[in-house]
Amino acid sequence: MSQKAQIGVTGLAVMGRNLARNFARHGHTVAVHNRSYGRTKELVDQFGHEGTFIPAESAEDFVAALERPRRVVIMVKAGPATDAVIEEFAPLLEEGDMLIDAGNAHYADTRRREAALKAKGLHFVGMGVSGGEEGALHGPSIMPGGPRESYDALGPLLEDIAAKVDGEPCCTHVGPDGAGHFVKMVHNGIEYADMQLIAEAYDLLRQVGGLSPQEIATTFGEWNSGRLGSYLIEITAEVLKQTDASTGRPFVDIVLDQAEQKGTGRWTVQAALDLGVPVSGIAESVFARALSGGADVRKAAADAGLPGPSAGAEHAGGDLRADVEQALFASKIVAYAQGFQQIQAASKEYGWEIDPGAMAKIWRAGCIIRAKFLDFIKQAYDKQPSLTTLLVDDYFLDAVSGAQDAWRRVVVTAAQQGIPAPGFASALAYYDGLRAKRLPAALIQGQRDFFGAHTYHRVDKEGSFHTLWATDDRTEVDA
Ligand code: NBP
Repeated sequence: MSQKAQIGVTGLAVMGRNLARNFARHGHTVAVHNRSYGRTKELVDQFGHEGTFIPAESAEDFVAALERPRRVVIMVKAGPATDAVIEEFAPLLEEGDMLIDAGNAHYADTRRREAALKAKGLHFVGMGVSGGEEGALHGPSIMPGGPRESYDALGPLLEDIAAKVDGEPCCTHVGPDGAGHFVKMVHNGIEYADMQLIAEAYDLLRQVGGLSPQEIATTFGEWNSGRLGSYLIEITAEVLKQTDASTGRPFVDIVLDQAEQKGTGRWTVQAALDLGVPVSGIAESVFARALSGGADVRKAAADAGLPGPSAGAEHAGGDLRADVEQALFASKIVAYAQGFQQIQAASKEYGWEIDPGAMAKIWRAGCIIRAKFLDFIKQAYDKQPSLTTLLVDDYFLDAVSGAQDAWRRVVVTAAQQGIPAPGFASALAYYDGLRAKRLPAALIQGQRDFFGAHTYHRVDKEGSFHTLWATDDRTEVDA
């Protein structure tokens, strides 16, 4: 074969096909392959005019079509399919070639696969890709992990097809082995939190403020030109504007109120539990979806008539719309602060040396959580790369200080009127937890020492102590 491809894509369902087209549209020759040849043929038949594709029916032909070091992007259903594809291709590759898993893999699988392929002299790149099918075609946010040296050969192609902000690509080397997929996972976790908070804002404006979906759409449209400006706020306005063609009712009223999930939010929370990082905003959003989907429990509660508040109080203190905007912004800051803290904790745990500011930078376009707000996060880490929490950066500190009275009023109103706002309330509790000079954790330590002799530290001297609770005089001893 005379012409060689700079990159190959195997797995040509919606994501792989669009990623391959994106490479081709940028002038790269792309080898394309799929388990069943039909998809490969369809891609070339429909979009062959967009660039140079080399269709391959067999794995051998596909590999032979690639220039060295070979760059093989795998875009198949995450899980066993990815292992099957690796098993098929790894024996055909040579030292220094790259297998790039662009699916939504769990970072622990990526670590395992990277270690196994490294032993064979192959580079394995776990690569987070965000932006859905449109992003894959027009410019996603790309989060590649894996060996640094593989980025030297791969990065320029990825940066070519990534989304751009002021000419800067939304793609950077995240860190070794599972770092890219970890960051993509947390991105999705933050996305869950963002969506939950927006949903709570809508619910309060509708139930407390009495606004119609159209009026709330207008409010979100206005917020989109302010500090909350983001893709998710923009599409929220669009969804709320939509009228159902068959009934004439607001679209939002004809959709079953049971949110689904594919699992990356849950993974984020599981990983956070293992790392001991309180990502309460993300956890509440995952649990809120689970609660919404618990049809049996909700029906049992409805049948039993679980009572709500006896009288709905007015929203105290002013303009509900302005207050909800403040609560939404402050809670969003908390959710992002928690997500970034989780990335930093994992980076420390696994020795990834992830630059959090660079993550904010590559999330500014192409991905689902793209927002103006990410510029401020990037600036915060530029100013202070070792920032412990975003909440202490000047910009965010000012924003939360300015928002907190309104934020508290909104949480009070939600509680008084019996409207669930777990995202707003838990974000506020987290904020107050961080601020507290003394936490009741001291009492918990006392309880632990009482029933389990788990010992405690004192505020006034070094060492571990245990109180002999069962004795009459309850003497304290060194532990
Ligand atoms: P799917 O997740 O629906 O996977 C379909 C592809 O996997 C087809 O090419 C299929 O081949 C291939 N495949 C399967 Br299934 N089992 C295989 C096996 N044992 N060996 C080889 N190939 C196999 O495709 P998608 O929606 O394009 O998503 C691809 C990846 O991108 C996933 O990991 C997904 O989580 C991730 N992702 C998706 C989005 C999104 O918005 N959809 C966004 C970001 C990331 P076949 O044609 O022969 O059946």
